[in-house]
Amino acid sequence: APTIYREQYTPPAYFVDTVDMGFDLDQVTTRVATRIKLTRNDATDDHTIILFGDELKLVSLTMNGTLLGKRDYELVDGNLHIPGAPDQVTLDIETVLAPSQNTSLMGLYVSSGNFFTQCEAEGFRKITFFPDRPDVMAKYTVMLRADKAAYPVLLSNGNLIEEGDLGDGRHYALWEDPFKKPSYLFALVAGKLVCQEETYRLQSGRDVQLQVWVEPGNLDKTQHAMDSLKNSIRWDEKRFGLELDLDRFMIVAVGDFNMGAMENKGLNIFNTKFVLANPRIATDIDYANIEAVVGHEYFHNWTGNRVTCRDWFQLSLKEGLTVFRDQEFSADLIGSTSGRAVKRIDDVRVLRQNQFPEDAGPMAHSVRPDSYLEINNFYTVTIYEKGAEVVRMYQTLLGRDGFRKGMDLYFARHDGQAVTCNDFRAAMADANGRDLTQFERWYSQAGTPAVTARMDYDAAAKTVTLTLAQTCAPSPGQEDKLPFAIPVAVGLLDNAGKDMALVLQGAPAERTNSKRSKPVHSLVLELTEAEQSFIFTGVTEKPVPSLLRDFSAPVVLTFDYSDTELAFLMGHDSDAFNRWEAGQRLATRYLLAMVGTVSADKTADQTAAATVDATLLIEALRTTLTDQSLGQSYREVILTLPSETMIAEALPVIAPQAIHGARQALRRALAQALQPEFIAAYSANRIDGAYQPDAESAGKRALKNVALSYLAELDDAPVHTLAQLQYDSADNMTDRLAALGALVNTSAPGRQAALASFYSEFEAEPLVIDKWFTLQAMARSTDVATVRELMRHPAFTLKNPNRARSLIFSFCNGNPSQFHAIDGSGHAFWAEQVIALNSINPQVAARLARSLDRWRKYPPAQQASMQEALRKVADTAALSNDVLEVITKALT
Ligand code: DPP
Ligand code: ZN
Repeated sequence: APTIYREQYTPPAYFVDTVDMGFDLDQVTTRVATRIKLTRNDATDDHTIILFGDELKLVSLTMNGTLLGKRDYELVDGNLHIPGAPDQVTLDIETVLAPSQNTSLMGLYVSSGNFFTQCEAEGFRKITFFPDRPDVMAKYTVMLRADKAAYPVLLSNGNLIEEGDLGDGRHYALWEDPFKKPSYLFALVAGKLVCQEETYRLQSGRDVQLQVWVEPGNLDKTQHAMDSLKNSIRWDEKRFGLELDLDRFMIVAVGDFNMGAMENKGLNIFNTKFVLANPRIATDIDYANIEAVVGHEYFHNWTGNRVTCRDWFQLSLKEGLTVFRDQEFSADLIGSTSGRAVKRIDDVRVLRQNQFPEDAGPMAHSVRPDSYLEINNFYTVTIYEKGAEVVRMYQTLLGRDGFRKGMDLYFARHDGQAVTCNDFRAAMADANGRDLTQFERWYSQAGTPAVTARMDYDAAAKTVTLTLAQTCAPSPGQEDKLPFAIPVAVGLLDNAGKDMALVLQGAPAERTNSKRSKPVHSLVLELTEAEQSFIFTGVTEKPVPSLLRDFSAPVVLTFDYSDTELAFLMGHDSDAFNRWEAGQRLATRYLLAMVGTVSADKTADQTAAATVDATLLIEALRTTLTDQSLGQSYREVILTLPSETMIAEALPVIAPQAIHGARQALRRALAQALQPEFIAAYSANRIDGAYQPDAESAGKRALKNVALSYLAELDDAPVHTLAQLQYDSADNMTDRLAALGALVNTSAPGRQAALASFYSEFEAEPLVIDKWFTLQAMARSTDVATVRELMRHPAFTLKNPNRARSLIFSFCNGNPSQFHAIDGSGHAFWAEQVIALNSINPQVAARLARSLDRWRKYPPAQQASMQEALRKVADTAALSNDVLEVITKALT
């Protein structure tokens, strides 16, 4: 298949007014009859109707009542081209599908005996021939027919118009979606499902019907999703003035799903992982993720569905914006300042851990890519998470009110349309009278900008000069980059650790301190040139700068802090994000030094700790751990060291075993030094009484369990007992899993028994069995041989994406020192699994194929086994476009 280029976009020759579909659902052979009414787009001269198809079997095609034969159309790469068509066309298309054979989980497929669809991005063309592109929006009517006993529930988008029996045990349901939509938002569900249902009153007084559909037996796990949905509806009304436009809103859970969830109009389909929860099976993190994903899909109803994308290069228009919205939603629900900071820190961690490496690797692409071979490969952390940071920067630059004005204008202009990232930027600019021309570079240029800061203090003049310089390394196809427009939020701390009042030379009075207004303690500097200086006046002592507060831009900022200054910021910065950041900087510094000593003499990791004096960090962490004025969840994130991946990214050459050794050594050093404080924190944060998922209770559990995990580094009898006790007595999955993790990563005598009992207790809960596989995949002692053994477990299958991810992905992406074993066995294993998945589910295979993206950063011996593995995949016959694109780019 050919590469698709953004520049080659052309409007469709035909628009679709209405789509009427009839499904005769059957697992072996499903018949689909589709009637499409098209009108020619008279802005073009084109009279060729293009209907996309993907491995489709055409039964018949009729145009304006005349049956078309092979001479009337062309088949080009599986697509139908009908040349010389009139201006008004009615097409009748009949196709047959084999849902039970569909392991790609795109189009119409079967999961646990029920029917589901997934159409984004290009799955609708696996159901019928259609102008399957997001700028073709139409009204849909859908008739579903199926055996009544096997498929008592029949759902599609919009409103249920009619239902009834057909005789011979079959029944039907007729659905109508009142809103125009692109085909990627089409959905149907049929099967044995039950729902939790509630009537909810909107702010306007209108009542809507909310439903969460699950398999029978799971109704005790729907309450949190329902609560999250109601919270989402309320939040979008309040924060953005956006109301639910339907009378009925459905969420359906499915166990086999490629993604997290899908925002089909009125009929959101979710991976069970992001719906099902109760204290017995779900952790605090699961609860938070469910809330975020329910919010995310709900928010798409406006940002994605009402206003959609012109083409898939604009994907971040809806995804970046909607991730930003779900991040703000979660933060607003937490409410407390330190809770908000923890949410921000979590989001930035995801960005740094996953997106920064992507942006520096062979698959680097801009937020609005220029080309792709397979669009499924571009549902990336760059489109989503960096895209969200780009949207956040509008808010940082324009303020919350300015951002809201921009959103209002965006909807006023584009409701019902398929638009571009430029349209969004124009709405933000026009609503605020701002020139955001340069801001477009965030969409067009890939790569993470590097910002270097320098501070000069002039005691005589009482001025601070802050000089900011930016560069951005080349990306594939982009050698030279132009300067970005970077909002850099800054503060200056005096010797007592207090924020100084900021007076910026040359700034308009309202943006800085004047006699009448309140002192300003944080300012957003706008760095637009390669290098720029900002002068603060009236500075009476040499300050310590707090830079890029709240992570005001997705960049890597360096400043030559001394260790003492970092410890000082850890103790005093009023910006909670930067307080955490200072700790991470300090820890990274020690870790990098330790990695150096480990790899130099290749001795046991224990020696690494001895060679680096981490007293400053240890004492700063002691202060944090025991500071009762700080929220528990905030203390937990401060105590968590940068991940092995983060350390790897900070090194010129990645040495996975040395990194692992260094991090473990520092963890042990912390455990030894802070043992009494960890024990105290553990006891102080036990909760009596029933499990509650709220942020404060979750924070207590998080702090208690991070204390347990540090204590487990001591691997002594007392901590074995403590972990075993917590495992045996826990009344919730958060504490259960934390205890099991502590046991499994020590030599505790009960660890095998605990793993076995966990399995038998939760055998009937697939999501918990996923956790069981993940925990083992990521255990320190798990090597390739162990993973192969786990693959032979009867509960393992590559066909279920969650299960494949829980074991294979967790090992390849989450256990770097074992995956990158010196003998190359991990790399050979990876190649086998990518190849196996390629023939089952190309989308999932292509995700796994990304695990060797960074192969060029490893030492020669490891590069060799990685290259060999990559070539082995590349040489595989019948490689999907998905995998082909990833592997080709990795090897280029
Ligand atoms: N799973 C994707 C999302 O909701 C599809 N749009 O972001
Ligand atoms: Zn989304």
